[in-house]
Amino acid sequence: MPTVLVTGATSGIGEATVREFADAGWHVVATGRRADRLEKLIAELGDQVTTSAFDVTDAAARDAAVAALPPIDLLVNNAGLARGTAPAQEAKLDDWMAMIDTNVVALVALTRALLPGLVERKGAIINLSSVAATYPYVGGNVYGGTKAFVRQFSLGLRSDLAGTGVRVTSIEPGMVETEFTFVRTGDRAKSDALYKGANPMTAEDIAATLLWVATLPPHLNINTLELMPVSQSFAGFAVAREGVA
Ligand code: NDP
Ligand code: 8X3
Repeated sequence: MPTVLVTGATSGIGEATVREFADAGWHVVATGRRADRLEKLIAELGDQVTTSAFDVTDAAARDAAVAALPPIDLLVNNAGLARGTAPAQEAKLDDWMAMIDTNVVALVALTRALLPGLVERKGAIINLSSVAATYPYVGGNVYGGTKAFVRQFSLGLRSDLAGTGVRVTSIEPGMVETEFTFVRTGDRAKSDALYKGANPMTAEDIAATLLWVATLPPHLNINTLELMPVSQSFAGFAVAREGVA
């Protein structure tokens, strides 16, 4: 039975990924800060799931958690967040640092720690990037920057890992209804309003995609995969004109 480590398994895409892989017979190591939610996964899925509650931005806690891991065949770097929707000139620096620490620094550190084992086992890495990596939007500033890093880091890993048999994929979803927008805005009504009537993708849609990527024949690598709900598309270029705010 292969083992997958899923970060950010207490909610949204990560939580759905735990169920999807457990249903498919994998052993799942589920992580996140909210231990009560991880306990619920164990209650639901039994001994196919083990859990490790830690903050990915806490280097000591992260190192201790990594040291206690079983051998990992697939690392799903999913833990991540956006904080704020303000334009750069009004954004809070603390919000920016939280996104960089979580989406970039922690992801890089976990990946580096697990790479030797993944090489040994000819394993795989799936990183959660975003359409925000490719398409800028107002207020996306550092969030988009972190996700562009995740995409390019994934491609760089592919270069370095050529010949090892390790597969690396950057998954780049658009709108998925999860706790993402509530975390970003702190406002449940704003989050509900964003998704209302939009028929967004579900966490289960993305989890099924991750399982598909992970179970392709071992000679196939999906480098990058961009997904959107049919209802979502692209905005045009913005033009600022004199005298118009
Ligand atoms: P959720 O907010 O529902 O889930 C985020 C998960 O990340 C939670 O389990 C949370 O766990 C975990 N997490 C956040 N910060 C930390 C931390 N410091 N330490 C440990 N775990 C942490 O959002 P999604 O499921 O939507 O997001 C999952 C990933 O998908 C993110 O990387 C996001 O950027 C990406 N994504 C989301 C899209 C969307 O539209 N929803 C679209 C494109 C990409 P806990 O709080 O318990 O620690
Ligand atoms: C989340 C998608 O469009 O809110 O990564 O940035 S978006």
